[in-house]
Amino acid sequence: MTEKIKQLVDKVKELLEKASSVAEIGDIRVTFLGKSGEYTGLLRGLKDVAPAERGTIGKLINEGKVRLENMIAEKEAYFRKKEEAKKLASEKIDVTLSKGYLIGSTHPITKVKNEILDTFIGLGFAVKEGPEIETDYYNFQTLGIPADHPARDMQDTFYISENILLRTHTSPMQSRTMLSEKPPIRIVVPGKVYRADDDATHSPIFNQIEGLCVEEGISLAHLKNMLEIFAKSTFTKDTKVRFRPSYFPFTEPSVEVDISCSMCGGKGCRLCKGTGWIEVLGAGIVNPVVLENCGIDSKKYSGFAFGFGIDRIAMLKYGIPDIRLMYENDVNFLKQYK
Ligand code: FA5
Repeated sequence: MTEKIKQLVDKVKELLEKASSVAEIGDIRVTFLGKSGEYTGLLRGLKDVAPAERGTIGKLINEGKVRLENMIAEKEAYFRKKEEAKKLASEKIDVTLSKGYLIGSTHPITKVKNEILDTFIGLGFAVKEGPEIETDYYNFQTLGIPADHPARDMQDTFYISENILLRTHTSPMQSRTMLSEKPPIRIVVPGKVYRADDDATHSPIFNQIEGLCVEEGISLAHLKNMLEIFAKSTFTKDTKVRFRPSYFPFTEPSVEVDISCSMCGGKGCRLCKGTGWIEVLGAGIVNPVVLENCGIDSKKYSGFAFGFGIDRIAMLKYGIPDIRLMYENDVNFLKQYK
């Protein structure tokens, strides 16, 4: 038995000398000192040793086991340290190495929105914001669109409950403002709006800017003049504006506003579908009923209102063919607008 103990200890010594990693040392431990390891087998063999020698042999086996454990632990610690040093060296970060900064850019919608707001601020308009989660009352009823009104079909609405919805346009801020402020009123309201729409030119979430001006003696001519200034400063100074009769329950008369095509200058191209004009917004003279509903004397005051899609303006300005590109957050797309 003494000879066997010596043989196994020598064998482990030899294997440890050849080993080169923590994993190999682990294998050696399992092979000799594991539950069914070779050295552990010596202890199991004790039962076959004559009772008189059992104490002495048992002591020798235990001493050998302690020696093996120490040898293995020492070698393991050596390789663990070596491997950690190697790992640290490979993961070292050179903080002095400059890779440059990755600077973000303004989203095209934000860029266009800021430019348009600047134009209207220059014309004396104040910027206001309103809630995106709106009541049926402000989104429809105060604007002359009762529950059974066919105009509700013009906007596919996301309802949260029977009377709460995601606003379908920024127009509720018209009545909210007129109910809380007295004329003269000149505001622009940028913000997100929501409709159950989804194709290359319609997004379920998009951005509008509402404009409202209520003063004495306001007419369609004032509206046209403001929108001409907006079109020329947003596109080019040659941009023309035209009004077409339309219908909105909260304006009377109502107009759809087209601008001359920014791509072909009005000659007719693919973008304007050969017409030379592109529709950008809805507008009109504030319906006197809406003024009265908000406590404003419609005999003394009149106003104009307009609402356009910022996304569509950005598409026209930058030649973006699909509105969805602006909502995908693809860095390669966004980088172009630096
Ligand atoms: C309105 O939303 C009216 N509130 C505008 C208005 C305001 C009229 C004040 C009169 C007085 P309309 O549904 O046409 O109108 O939308 C206005 C603009 O929003 C459109 O001209 C278009 O540019 C944009 N738009 C409409 N639906 C979408 C959509 N799903 N995705 C992107 N842009 C859209």
